[in-house]
Amino acid sequence: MARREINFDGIVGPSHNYAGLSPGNLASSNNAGAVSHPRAAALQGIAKMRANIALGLAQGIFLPQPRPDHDWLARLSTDVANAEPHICAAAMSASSMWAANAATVSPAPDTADGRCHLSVANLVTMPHRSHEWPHTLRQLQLAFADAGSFAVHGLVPAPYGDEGAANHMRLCPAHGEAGVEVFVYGCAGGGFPARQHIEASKAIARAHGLKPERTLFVEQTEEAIAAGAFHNDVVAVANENVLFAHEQAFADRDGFFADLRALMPQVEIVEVPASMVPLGDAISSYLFNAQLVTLPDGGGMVLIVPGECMTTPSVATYCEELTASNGPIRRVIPVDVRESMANGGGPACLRLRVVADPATIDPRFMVDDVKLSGIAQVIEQYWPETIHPDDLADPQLIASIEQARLHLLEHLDLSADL
Ligand code: SUG
Repeated sequence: MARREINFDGIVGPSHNYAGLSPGNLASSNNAGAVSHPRAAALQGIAKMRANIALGLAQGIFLPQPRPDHDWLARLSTDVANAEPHICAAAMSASSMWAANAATVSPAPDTADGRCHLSVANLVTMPHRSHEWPHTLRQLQLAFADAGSFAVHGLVPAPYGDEGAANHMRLCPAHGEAGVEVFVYGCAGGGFPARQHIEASKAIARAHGLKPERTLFVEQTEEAIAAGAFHNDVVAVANENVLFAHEQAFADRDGFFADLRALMPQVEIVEVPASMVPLGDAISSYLFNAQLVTLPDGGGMVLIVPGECMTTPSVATYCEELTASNGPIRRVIPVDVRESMANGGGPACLRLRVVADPATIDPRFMVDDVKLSGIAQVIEQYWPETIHPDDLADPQLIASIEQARLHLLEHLDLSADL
């Protein structure tokens, strides 16, 4: 059984736009009303995946969801032509691109029945994301249909907010070995809502059959939420035995680190002090919304960061020192995902990590370089070049968005299933 980490990236959907729908997510609020570039956005995502494949990493995809979401509008007893602008924008959002919010994943070595467990996230806190889960669940059920290897769970009931893997970290000696799972939850911060509730995290840990003594529930600081860290993955990321986190990420930092060290003595905590990178710079650059990955064949760990890190002086200096030190993170690689970044989604938001044997996954959800070239051609041909949020109800735009998605499904032989 060749288990390895696979990154499933959400392909940026053709309706990608800046409607300012996520209070507490500063990029989303600051860019409200701007013109988006769906084609460029999706191609940036493809380029990131291709670069990761070139590094020797395994890559999967999730497909854009149908937008507008007619079913959701119907449940609100309206339709695109009649919905108020904020409802129309919510029905049109391409937010399912941020696959880190699709589900929480517990790999097989951590669970009671030895299967990899996935729980779809309810995303109830933000209206535009609250209707993602039915289609996400459908894709999870297709991709991970092998019941001997996977268990796919439904959602935790409202009002308990669950935003998936963005608030979940796993520390382990190596991906295929048993780990410690860390669920980070919030209370509130600076008038912004906490999007991950402890009740939801605990329900998922129970559903996945995790060992209570190897599961930690850790509170995020209010100051991080207030400063714009609406998910833990904006201030921390973990990979194998390494935790990379900002000094102000966790409410009881000392207690958490002590618990972690007791459970996993080989853990290496790389903590970034506020004196080197102020919280505001960490959040605007998305330093921690990075993909911390282990290269194959003993290549060590690299940190794949948004290009914005290189233009934020404190962060650029920190990254230089990080790689010059003898620490576990050997290289920092910038990638351009600026269209997603302008809505508060960095490289790590765009992917869901699953540790599994790729042979157990529906091959239509796995990609290589050649397959990504084909997907890029569909995007180049059919994705809109620009969208202004005032035009979201335009019937012609809507027709082109719906057609674009259908072309991609057909290209990937998924039309009959999604
Ligand atoms: O949920 N942005 C997303 C960004 C999600 C980032 N994910 C992680 N950190 N894992 C959100 O806030 C903005 C959409 C808009 O404003 O139109 C948005 O939904």
